Amino acid sequence: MTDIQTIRSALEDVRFDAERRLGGASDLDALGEVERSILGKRSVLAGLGASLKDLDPSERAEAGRAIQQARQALVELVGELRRDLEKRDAERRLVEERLDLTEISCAARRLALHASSRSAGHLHLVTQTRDELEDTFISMGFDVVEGPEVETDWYNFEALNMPPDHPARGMWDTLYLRLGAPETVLLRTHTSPVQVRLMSKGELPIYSVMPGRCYRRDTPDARHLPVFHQIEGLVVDEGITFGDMAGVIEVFTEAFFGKGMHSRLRPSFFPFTEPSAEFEVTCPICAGVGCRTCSGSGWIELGGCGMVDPNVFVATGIDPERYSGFAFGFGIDRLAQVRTSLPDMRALLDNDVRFVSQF
Ligand code: FA5
Repeated sequence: MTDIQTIRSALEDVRFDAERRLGGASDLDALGEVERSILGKRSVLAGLGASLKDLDPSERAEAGRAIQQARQALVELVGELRRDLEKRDAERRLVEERLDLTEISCAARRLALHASSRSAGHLHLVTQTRDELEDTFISMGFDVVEGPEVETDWYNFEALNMPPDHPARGMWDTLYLRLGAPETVLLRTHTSPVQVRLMSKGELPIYSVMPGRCYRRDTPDARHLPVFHQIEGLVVDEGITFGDMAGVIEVFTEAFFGKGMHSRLRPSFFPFTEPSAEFEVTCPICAGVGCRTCSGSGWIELGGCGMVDPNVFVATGIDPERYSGFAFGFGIDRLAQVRTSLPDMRALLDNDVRFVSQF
């Protein structure tokens, strides 16, 4: 049987030890390692949490609060140190990469230009992420299909169970083109119209992923771009269940993010899937421990999914009595943002070579 005094004194030791070790972390990798050992599942702090059950019930709430406060203080301290290290890193890079062309002679400038023209470029972070996603899904037996970015209302909305004036259309702020009758031709707001095109071909079964660019009338901010990328997945076959969907998402999560990373589903709504869910994956930054990126929850929301609504099968000429299927979709830019702890998504479009060459 332990008591609150023992817990308080253990917390004091934890704080002392953590501050000492955090103070010695000279780069972001070292900081991440110390963070895992002081806040992770096998940390002394986690052990103290587990020992609450041995406490006299009258002391449990107070001890629980003390542990929570100690954890919160450490999370904040780690966040502060991470911000400092990131700032120092950025400042160092700025100095190292500064090239003052006004101070070098023409010949030297020609040489510098020549040298830089020979240095090989590389794919943008978003393209790299898309390629990696495609490779992962191909290794799971999916094929890759693409569709047009300019779509008709029917593919983007109507066939997806959203008739004209359906309120669910409000979920996607749409950019229309001045082609044909008003509001009939648009820039696709998601990759889901490619599902419709694929299903309409009638070549079953389907095990495909559909990556591509999407457009929304969203004001650019730290987590939104008006032009961004999604990847859609679609499976249609006989006897496909919700369990198959959860299994595929789990296998993908481990294959893409690495061993020990998991997925979970939460109920949600999309007009073209029933039932629908949001899927979350273990936060790739803290491996589920809880950090600033995942607001301490250990989980990151990746996208939407669900069983294909029978109305979508009917619209695309597939017999819903014989076939069932699931679909999922998520943002590639958002995924790249989370994986690289990028505070502001707009950096992906800035074309600042100091930023893009980091990846
Ligand atoms: C959809 O677009 C659904 N089509 C996804 C889906 C497919 C659900 C199949 C069910 C079955 P949503 O609007 O939530 O859902 O967008 C999915 C993801 O796209 C978001 O989680 C986010 O990662 C990304 N996204 C959406 N809007 C933007 C934006 N303006 N900038 C960057 N990423 C965005």
